[in-house]
Amino acid sequence: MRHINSTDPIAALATPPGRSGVAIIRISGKNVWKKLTPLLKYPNSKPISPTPPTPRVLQRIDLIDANNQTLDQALVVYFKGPNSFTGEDQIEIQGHGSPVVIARTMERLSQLGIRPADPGEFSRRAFLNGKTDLAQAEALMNLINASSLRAAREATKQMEGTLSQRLQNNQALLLEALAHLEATLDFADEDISPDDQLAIAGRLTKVAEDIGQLLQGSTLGKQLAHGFELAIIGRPNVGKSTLFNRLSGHNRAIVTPLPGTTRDILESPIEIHGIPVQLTDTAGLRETDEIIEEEGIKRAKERLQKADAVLLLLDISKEITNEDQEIIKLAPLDRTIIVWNKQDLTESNKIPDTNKLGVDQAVASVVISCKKDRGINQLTEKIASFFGSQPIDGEGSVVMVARQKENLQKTISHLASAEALLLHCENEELVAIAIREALNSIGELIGKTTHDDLLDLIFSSFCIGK
Ligand SMILES: Nc1nc2c(ncn2[C@@H]2O[C@H](COP(=O)(O)OP(=O)(O)O)[C@@H](O)[C@H]2O)c(=O)[nH]1
Ligand SMILES: [Mg+2]
Repeated sequence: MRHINSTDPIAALATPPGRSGVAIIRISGKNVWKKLTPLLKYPNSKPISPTPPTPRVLQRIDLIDANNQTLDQALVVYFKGPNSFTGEDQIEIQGHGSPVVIARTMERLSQLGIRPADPGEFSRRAFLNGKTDLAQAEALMNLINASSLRAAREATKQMEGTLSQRLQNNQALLLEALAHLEATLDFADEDISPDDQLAIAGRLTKVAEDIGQLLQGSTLGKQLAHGFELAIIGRPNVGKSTLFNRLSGHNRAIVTPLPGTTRDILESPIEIHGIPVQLTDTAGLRETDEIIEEEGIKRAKERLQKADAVLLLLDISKEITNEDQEIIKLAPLDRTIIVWNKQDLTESNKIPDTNKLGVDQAVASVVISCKKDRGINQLTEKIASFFGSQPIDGEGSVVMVARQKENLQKTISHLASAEALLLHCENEELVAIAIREALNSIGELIGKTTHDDLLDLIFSSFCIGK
């Protein structure tokens, strides 16, 4: 960031660069309307007043260059701070998406003292002006980057402040604990009473539990942000690559009747019923002396272990082979769907008895034919319900950003030291320091300091003479 906490007027193209029907240029800064007026002209030549127009009303205005030549016909809207995204006066110009005109307009804005914004500078201003907290700002980034409906929904909830609220509740509990402690510190010669100790420890535990839950949910957050890993495994030639191509919607993996065709791991991000999935095709698992295939098989086995779910492919038209049996032994059955492929080669539509495979009946199985495109919907529904039923820790409080996760871990470790110090009746000052550290790391998550809050709470809710 080149311009730290500056408040000078900034402008940026808010729509993607390139040709488009409409392009939006966003401008923010104090009294920015006046600065902008030399760029604007009403179509009927009526002069533009340097006094800002009525906020939130679209006006048909021409954009003109330094020689009074029309650059574009645009719609212009004014937002009066603090009632804007950044909290400053803001203007949006809806012009046409011509890269040449956009470049000229930005150039003209620069001449008028409105510089190009740094990346994220609008959001940063929104945060600094208290329009949004850090968790909400990060949620906005998650929404923009969301690659699936579910990730987008989660991000939208966080923008409404669900996660922030939950963090604030925890902050409040820690402040209460600290207030208790501060009161006992005033009587340094006395030991902390068992009642006080209990009250403080109770609050610390409650916060640690809640933060622990948020931390658990961060696995789901990572999956929402980057996709659930779904690996297709099976012996050679059962149709893994064919299924991979079918589900990813393009012909990426090479399919041949020759066993051992796929060697490398192929990945494709796909969306199944609104859920982001990283689909992987793997080398068929079998004994081989071939060095490249052997490496492929090693990688396939690694993938199998780390995948969030596994599609284990079997050929329904053939007897179960020893290779199939070996793969079943390797598969993580609590997250495996057994997929019987090549149904078109048999008369039957029945799902073979999974008991015969030594597999629990509860393991989901489905019959498909990649060739005839049968059963694919049932399969995607099974995948979606498997991922969809993953525990979700309250919508809107799934931590999706690595920084947030690290912060939660930090908070937990400060809380653990505070609890340990408290229970071993160590110096209360040290307990207070650990609680403050925990408070700070939660504060960093929402981007608020706690110092003033703490003083307020101590003096408002506590009688010092106690
Ligand atoms: N009859 C039939 N053949 C299939 C089906 N799915 C795949 N195949 C064929 O099986 C052979 C092996 O397919 P491939 O996807 O390369 O299998 P992989 O080795 O498991 O990746 C190819 O000849 C495919 O055309 C199916 O549903 N029915
Ligand atoms: Mg293959």
